[in-house]
Amino acid sequence: MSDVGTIMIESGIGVLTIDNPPVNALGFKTRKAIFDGFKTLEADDRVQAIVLICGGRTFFAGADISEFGMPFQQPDLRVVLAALERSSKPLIAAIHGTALGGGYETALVCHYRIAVPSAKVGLPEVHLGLLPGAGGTQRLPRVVGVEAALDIMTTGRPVPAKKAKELGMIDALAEEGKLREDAIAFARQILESAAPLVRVRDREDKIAPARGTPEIYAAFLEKNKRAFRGFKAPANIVAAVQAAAETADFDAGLVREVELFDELMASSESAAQRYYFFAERETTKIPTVPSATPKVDIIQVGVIGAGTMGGGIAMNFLNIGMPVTLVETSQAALDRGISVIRRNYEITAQKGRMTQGQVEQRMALITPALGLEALAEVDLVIEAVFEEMDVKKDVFGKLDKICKQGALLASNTSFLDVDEIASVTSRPQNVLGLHFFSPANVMRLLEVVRGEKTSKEAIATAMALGKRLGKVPVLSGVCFGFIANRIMTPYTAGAMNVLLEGGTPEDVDAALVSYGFAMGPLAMLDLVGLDVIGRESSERTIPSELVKLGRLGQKQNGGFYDYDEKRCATPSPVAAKIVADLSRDLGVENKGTRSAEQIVAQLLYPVVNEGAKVLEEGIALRASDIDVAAILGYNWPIYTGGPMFWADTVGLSKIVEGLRAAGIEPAALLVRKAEAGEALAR
Ligand code: T1G
Repeated sequence: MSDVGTIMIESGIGVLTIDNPPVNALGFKTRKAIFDGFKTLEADDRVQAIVLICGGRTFFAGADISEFGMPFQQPDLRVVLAALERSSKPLIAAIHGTALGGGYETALVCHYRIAVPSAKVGLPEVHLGLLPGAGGTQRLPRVVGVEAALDIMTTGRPVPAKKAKELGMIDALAEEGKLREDAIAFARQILESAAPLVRVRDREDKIAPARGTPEIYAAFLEKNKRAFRGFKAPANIVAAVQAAAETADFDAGLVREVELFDELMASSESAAQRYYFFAERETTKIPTVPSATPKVDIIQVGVIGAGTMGGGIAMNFLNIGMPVTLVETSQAALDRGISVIRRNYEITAQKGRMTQGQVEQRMALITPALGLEALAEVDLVIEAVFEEMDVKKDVFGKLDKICKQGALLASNTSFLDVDEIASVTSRPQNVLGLHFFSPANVMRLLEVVRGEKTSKEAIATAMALGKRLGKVPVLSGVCFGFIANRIMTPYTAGAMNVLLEGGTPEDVDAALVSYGFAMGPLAMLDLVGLDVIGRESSERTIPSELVKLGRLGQKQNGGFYDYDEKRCATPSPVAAKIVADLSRDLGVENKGTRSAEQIVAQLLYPVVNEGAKVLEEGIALRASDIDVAAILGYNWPIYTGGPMFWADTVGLSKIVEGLRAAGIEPAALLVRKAEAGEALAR
């Protein structure tokens, strides 16, 4: 056998074990080991039934995504699965960990599936802009029915084993930690029952009810059109399932699946989403901070400030069972903050996503305190006080005297200079930024801001902690706005320029929504509140002019738009006049209305340019980190890959020309890459 596959025969039960870390991805070596091992056991007369099981952390976690885009070495997955499905002996998939994508499709060609309770199964290809291309769209409806199959494949969410058994995705549950022996015992039961072998492809019971009901597919797409907007894969998944239900010939259904899969594989959306899959996993790989770097043991955390940010930050730690000392300046503020945390958990409990007991467990982890002295023994402090440098420096100066040696001191500042904050302490090596995005207990982006003197240990600790919190930590250097906020500053500025040059809020927002944002920049500003940005600017800007009139957005008197009592937006003559007057006073040339494409270029090319500067200044380690920050921090449409990947799709030369035409100096890195014909992010 190969170095990733071993076979054993135990009283007539052949056991094929595959062990190819880290996740038994179905790359060539794994496929070959399955194919060869199965052929050997099938040909051995001593073997009456076969168990397919994996070593390591999980059953096959899917096709090897790193192989995509290149010709598959034979045997490709479809060849392997066809061989397994022709098995003349009972074939049992023994599942632990996460049997996903091609992994679960492998389980579906087996006659039976047994899993431990902690296992999950699913077909998440939609997250890669793909569909299950090894028979999943044809077999899953035959085990769970069409409706459930559509939901499972278009959401891509993993199904826990217990629920999977209820749905029919697996046939039996093994005892935790006894998968191998229980799978062998299950195989024996199958033999003793002498039950006829039924392949999933031949089962009709679950799919028959959907035959001849073509209307369900259009209805499903209509019901989900907001969620699916801009994505290609969901519609192809639906078409493949429809083929399964309406094409009695299973093999014809497989042919249709391949057609629909190949369409997606060739799409820019899938290329972007496959790129993003690895981009998200790349962020914690820091060349100067190897993963073996010693880390501070974070057992207790202190959070200063129980407001929106502080409360949300605290919840991240409570969610992983870590005690939090929550510090405020007054009992009223403390009580308010704690009650908000409790309310957030109660709402989650009302939705059935946690029990009341869990609510109480988490609340019990909070130690309220009114003075910084309570933080003397914590391992990490995160400060979320007012965004004023003097306030921050005062706090850090005190923390430096109070906190134990070795404790990390982090600021949640969203743009202030972390080096200046560190300068008031005797431990700059232990000072860093931990920039959470609001709502801090929901948003997955965490910018880890590395000060000039921040130690490797502190960085390694922060990156590992970010992952423990379920965040995607992205390392940033010190600059105004770090990565996400900095690169998106020109986005908002561009929107204002389009208005001053004669565009309308509706044009701007419609253009960016058609690009893929869930909401246009101006509607977003009305939602967030214009006083948030209008207050900061001393010069006359559209937001400051609107704020002067008491127009704060949705929450007060409207903003760029007027709103009715249901908060439905309509064009605002008042806002239009404010813009026209300001434009006149500033002497801005009216350029009239522009196409959606022109508006997108005017807003997004400068974002790409800022990203290139962030890269050449060494603020971000790599272009894909910038894409992760934009996608997770600003909901940049994932099927574009993010600003840097998208720039490669558009063509860097076109972007450089567009910037120059707009009177914007392109970053040197952008010009260099464009001239060399090199990519920014690929
Ligand atoms: N291919 C290649 N590498 C993979 C991989 C995969 N499918 N899954 C994980 N890795 C790498 C990952 O890059 C990382 O590498 C390491 O494994 C640990 O991953 C034909 C076409 C399984 C739930 O979409 O969801 O099958 O950074 O950090 O948090 O129809 O990985 O250590 O070098 O994520 O414990 C469908 C994708 C593929 C599953 C584990 N399958 N993987 O999560 O670890 S398409 C998927 C995951 C397909 C068929 C279609 C998660 C995980 P490194 P990790 P984790």
